[in-house]
Parts: sequence; structure tokens; C-alpha cells
Amino acid sequence: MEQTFIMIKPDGVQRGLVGEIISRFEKKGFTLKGLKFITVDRPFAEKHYADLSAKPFFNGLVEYIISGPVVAMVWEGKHVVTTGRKIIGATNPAESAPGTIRGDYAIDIGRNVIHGSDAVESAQKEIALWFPEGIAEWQSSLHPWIY
Ligand code: RTP
Repeated sequence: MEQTFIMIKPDGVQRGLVGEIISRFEKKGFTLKGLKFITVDRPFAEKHYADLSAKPFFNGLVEYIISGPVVAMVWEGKHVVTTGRKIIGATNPAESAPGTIRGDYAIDIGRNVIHGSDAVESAQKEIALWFPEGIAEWQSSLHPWIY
């Protein structure tokens, strides 16, 4: 079953959006497989965003991610990577549709509340980075109704 890595960024935590965001993924029918509340250091944040290291906003992005605790999660389900990105909305909240998390709760691209893996391969890399200890195995009893 497909898995994705979802992170509620420091602004999402500080604005009290943790419950709302988790609720949206739960109500969709995805299964929560891993969750940790963690403040990461600069080298870790730079590793997570290594693909963006040449971008002019890279330093500001790293400062933002290390500015407070984040909620790191693994969610599982059919097409969860692409559907998760749809639930999250476009990167720039000015272009995120209403009804998406960023469309409903964010204004600025530099404070866009949440991260979601953009592909199955990057999800696997990000899950390995954030959950090196592995994640617990369990199956939600809801699955027979959803699939
Ligand atoms: P994320 O990785 O956080 O889910 O975001 P994304 O795939 O939708 O967007 P990506 O292009 O990978 O950018 C990662 C994060 O960098 C910040 N950003 N700032 N100031 C800017 O122009 C700018 N552009 C991107 C955002 O926080 C974005 O989510």
C-alpha cells in the first residue's frame, strides 16, 4: 500500500491547525502510520530540502522549518501521494483552491502550513529520513468499506 510523508510546518503547529489537518486526512479515509512532534536542526532541514539548495529562498526556508516544532507523519492509502497533494493544495496559497488546506488556511508561500511528498520515490526517501527507526505495522478496520 502506498505511503506518503506529511509534515505540519511550524506555522501550522503555532496556529493550532494540527487537529484540523489530521482530521482531513482521517476523514478522507487514509490511515495514520507514523507521527512525531519534533524540532529539527539546521543540518536535518537542509537534508530534507536538499533538492532546493540552489534556490534563492533556501536559507529562509530552512530558517522557517527549524523555527519551532513540526508534526511529522506517515499516511497510507491508495494514491495517497497524489491525493495528499490535492488535499494540501498548490504550493503558493495565492493559487491554492478553497477547500484545500493551503487554500483555506494560508496566504504566503513562505508560510504555507504543510508539506507533502511530491512522488512515491521522494515519499520513501523522506519517510526513511524522518522515521529511521521504522513505523509500526497495523491495518485500519475501516479499509473494507473504503476499498
Ligand atoms: P513542500 O515541499 O513544502 O510540500 O512544498 P512544495 O513541494 O509544494 O513546493 P517546493 O517547490 O518543493 O518548495 C518547498 C517549499 O519551499 C517554500 N517556498 N518558498 N519564497 C518562495 O518563493 C518559495 N518557494 C517555495 C514553500 O514553503 C514550499 O512549500
